[in-house]
Amino acid sequence: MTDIAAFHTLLRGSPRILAIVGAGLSASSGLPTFRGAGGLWRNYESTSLATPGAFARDPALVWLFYAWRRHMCLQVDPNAGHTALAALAKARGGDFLCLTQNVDNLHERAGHPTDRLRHLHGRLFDVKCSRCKKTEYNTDDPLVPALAPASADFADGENPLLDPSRPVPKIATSELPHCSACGGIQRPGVVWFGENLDSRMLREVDAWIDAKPVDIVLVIGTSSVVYPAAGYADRARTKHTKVVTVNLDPETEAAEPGDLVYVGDAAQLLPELLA
Ligand code: BJW
Ligand code: ZN
Repeated sequence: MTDIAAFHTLLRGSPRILAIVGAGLSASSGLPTFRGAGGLWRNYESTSLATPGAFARDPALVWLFYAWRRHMCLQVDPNAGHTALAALAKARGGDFLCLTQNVDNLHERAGHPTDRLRHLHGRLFDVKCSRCKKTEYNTDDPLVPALAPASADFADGENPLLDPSRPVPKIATSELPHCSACGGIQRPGVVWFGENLDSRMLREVDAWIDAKPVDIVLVIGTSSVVYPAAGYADRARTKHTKVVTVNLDPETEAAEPGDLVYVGDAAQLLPELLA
């Protein structure tokens, strides 16, 4: 692992910084990651539920998964890593941009200026009509009465919804959230596999990257296997940009030879690195 002083030297001489953030940053706050040990919900791989096909087949199951994640998100707090990034964003202003793959709202709740933040994969509390695309921000918990099983708190943490040996609560499609404008079924306002990211957002990000040289790309708590998010570090390595990875896993595929690599909990390392 590179020593922290090396990063402080780099940081002092680096005006423009791009951060790419993944689920590992919110892991210390108590939110699960997608891959590895934390990536199972009941006996489903989280990534298998994050698809348009899963929603088409079983919207109630997918809604219960997202309702549980909304509830979890509302129970936890941003950690010192979110706060350190928010402070960097305030200090650097227009010379800093954070691209988060996380759909939680922990960056914002840590005070991250929203104009220095892009949610590449959407937002957990956006609820979008599948038919007319009308999107509303809604933090109701439960979102509709039928999703209450995902919002129940149990003293011992043993929510039966999370026990794969128990049946999934039966919910009729008519009881799921529906659009107030057109009556279509609503879905979480997130980006699933095979779906396009917001093209205007991607153009704005490219314009920011192309406007002036980026000195550092910080790759924080992500496995870097999902594109186009993973491509930003790939592109940076072809230029004179230093790529710095912060990851709990010493063998992470996110790091490449030549990167500065910091191994550990992002919630602990970021405050030290960005001090
Ligand atoms: C810690 C830690 C601690 C743990 N501290 N670290 C080019 C090549 C190949 C394929 C493609 C390509 N371009 C597009 C594709 C297809 C696809 C893709 O990338 N597939 C790959 C998997 C192969 N991409 C898409 O479909 C995207 N759409 C698109 O590109 O449209 C155009 C197109 C379509 C089809 C073909 C070609 C072009 C959309 C991607 C949407 C991803 N959606 C999800 C769900 C979002 C909603 C939700 O949250 O439910 O996004 S999937 C999931 O993965 C989620 C995450 O944001 C994303 C990334 O995961 P992340 O954050 O990296 O989490 P983990 O769990 O993987 O890693 C956690 C890391 O943290 C680990 O490294 C730990 O070690 C570390 N860690 N604790 C520090 N305390
Ligand atoms: Zn609608």
